[in-house]
Amino acid sequence: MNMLDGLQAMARPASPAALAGGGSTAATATAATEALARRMRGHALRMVHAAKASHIGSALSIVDILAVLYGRVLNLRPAEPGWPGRDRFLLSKGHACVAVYAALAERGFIDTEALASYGRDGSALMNHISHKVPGVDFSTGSLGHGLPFGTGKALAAQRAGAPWRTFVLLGDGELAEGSNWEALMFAAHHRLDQLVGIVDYNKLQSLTTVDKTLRVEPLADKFRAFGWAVREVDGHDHAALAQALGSTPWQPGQPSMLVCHTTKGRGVSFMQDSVDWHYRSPSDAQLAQALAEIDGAQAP
Ligand SMILES: Cc1ncc(C[n+]2csc(CCOP(=O)(O)OP(=O)(O)O)c2C)c(N)n1
Ligand SMILES: [Mg+2]
Repeated sequence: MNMLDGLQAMARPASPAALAGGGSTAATATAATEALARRMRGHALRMVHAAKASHIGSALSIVDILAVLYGRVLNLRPAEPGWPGRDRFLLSKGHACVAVYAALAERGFIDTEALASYGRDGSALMNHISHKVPGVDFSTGSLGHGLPFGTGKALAAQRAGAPWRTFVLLGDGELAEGSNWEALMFAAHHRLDQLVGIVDYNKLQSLTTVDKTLRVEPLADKFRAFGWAVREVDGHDHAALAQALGSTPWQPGQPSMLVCHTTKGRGVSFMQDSVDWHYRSPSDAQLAQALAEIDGAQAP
């Protein structure tokens, strides 16, 4: 079976306004993206469990950022994934792809049932993010490529006089890749203010802390010194994320960098802030407990 055909054929459109509960009030919109994030956490856990795959901690770290982006911020047409006017979203830490696949299913780019094919032979839903999936612009997995590619996209938009924005989500450990720092210089030099970088600053990488591996602090100051406008938020605070991501550029003529303080494994007590869940896959019992914790969070 051609899994890509299956994904596209069953796509169901959903608008950001619908996902944000009509956007009648800021509180309603925040509650809607928080509910979206809970559904995405459930999808991500089930995908990783079924595929016996890694990186659930990395995915749970970015779910809230993605829920706000896909639920409220990105200008997209799910029924027309290649629409030229779309905002571009690039997941540079491609190992966390289940979180994006979950967002794409919730937005109607792919069918929710297709998520069960994640990681299987022949599936477009590969273990690192793949542009064969409708709604994905760039395949990554080898760290350090998203920001250079996104910088080129933003330059293309600027030269075309087009309004679409490019958002690139980076890992903090990923910042050890020198290609990022070349791209940071290039973007500031060319005044690419339609480019938005987002750092998933969970302080952990595969096997230990970022601090012990290659220190990035003082991170915000580094980005400022490279010519970017910089803000810092709690990367699990939907209202703060929506305010920051929905108001770029913060400084005309400067690219924007949002440093999101996050917790790897966020939402599941025994996965939070632990390197164990970079590579481990949950057992049946662990999946059940994780899903119960997420469902429990839905109670008022
Ligand atoms: C160029 C490159 N080197 C090494 C790896 C192996 N690798 C995969 S995930 C990861 C950790 C990345 O850390 P971070 O960016 O903080 O992501 P997080 O673990 O927090 O999701 C590493 C080193 C890779 N994918 N690409
Ligand atoms: Mg990290």
